Amino acid sequence: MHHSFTAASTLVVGAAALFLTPTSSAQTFDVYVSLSSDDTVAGATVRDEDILVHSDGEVARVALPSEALALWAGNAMLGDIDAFHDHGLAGPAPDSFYLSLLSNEHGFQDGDVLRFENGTLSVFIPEAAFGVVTGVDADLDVDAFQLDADGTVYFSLAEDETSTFLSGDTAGTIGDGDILCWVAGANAATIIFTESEVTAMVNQALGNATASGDTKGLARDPETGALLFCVQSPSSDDGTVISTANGGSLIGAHEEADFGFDGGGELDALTVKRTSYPTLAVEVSTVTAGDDVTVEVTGAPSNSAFLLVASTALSTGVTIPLGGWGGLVLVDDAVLTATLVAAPYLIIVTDALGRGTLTTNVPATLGPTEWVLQAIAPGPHLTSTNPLLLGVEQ
Ligand SMILES: [Ca+2]
Ligand SMILES: [Ca+2]
Ligand SMILES: [Ca+2]
Repeated sequence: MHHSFTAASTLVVGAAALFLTPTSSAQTFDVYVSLSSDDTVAGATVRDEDILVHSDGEVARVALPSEALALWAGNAMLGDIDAFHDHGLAGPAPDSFYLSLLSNEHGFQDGDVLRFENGTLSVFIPEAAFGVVTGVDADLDVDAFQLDADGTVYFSLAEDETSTFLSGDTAGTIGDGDILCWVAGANAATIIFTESEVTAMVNQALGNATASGDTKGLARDPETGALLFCVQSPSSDDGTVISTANGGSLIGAHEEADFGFDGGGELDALTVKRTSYPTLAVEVSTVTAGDDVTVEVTGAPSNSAFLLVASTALSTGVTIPLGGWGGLVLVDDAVLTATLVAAPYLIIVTDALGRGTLTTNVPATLGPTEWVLQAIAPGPHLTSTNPLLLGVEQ
């Protein structure tokens, strides 16, 4: 919305601005996304295996680093995440998260939808089940996933696949840009938008005439109820969140330029953020004993103090209930005791933007081993970050 004022009206602009409603349909919800290639934001690396968060008016930042995801994969770093879903359940944060992988790895298929359950990654919907409801008698890769509260699944495939009973734009073929719907308990999925219909929505939203190609992310707008999606093309907008509302529209937030990616910034996973917690990230996955390591807290209350703690493993449940991630989730062992004793040296203080860092030395006598780190704010904020895995080598 653009307002033009005559010279005579300029004196009242300031007062009028107080009563302006937000422009167009500006949305206030945040999104979690993942990238299809590594990139940087303001010089900071963001990897295609990380989950990022984006808030309107800010640049993207890492929300769930790969070192955290590794904890649920047997202390193994996962590759590229190509679908992510936040189901917004009560309880510890990871219970709400679902994901799919770009490649077959760690015993999982790229067509599986996985979830965090009982301290591990487990298969929520296997690739084979997607094969049954799509009539695809071959490997398939799910690359977009939205789970509604009633159990209905919306999804897209990463490649064009031949189907025995579904047809997108081409008879007998499901296109990688098609959006499918699988009603809970149904024997078959349906194509609700073919790739050409997705292209038409993108063309209307962006005012272009480009074929949108692969549909790479799906989510549900919590305010309008419309499906949200992101697509492969054009490159200038493959980081833009588009709504199916009104035959294809922008939502007034989460457009490619808003994310602040220095490179291409193509999104390959999308969900609306329903679960909030401060993030703990580490500058390197593995540190040499005797060297310094820097950890960073972001998305935290401003001017707050976090205690960095370490242990050798995740606990089976929440040791001390707190907000954010859900509480302290480290095994109570000698390492945890040692870091608690060293507490005066392991404090992370956040700034006005809720960001803080701590550089600390890893004892030369330590390792090789693996630590699980977490930051907790036991003071008035009573919150906790995600845990993460840090390898120590000699
Ligand atoms: Ca990714
Ligand atoms: Ca996948
Ligand atoms: Ca797709």
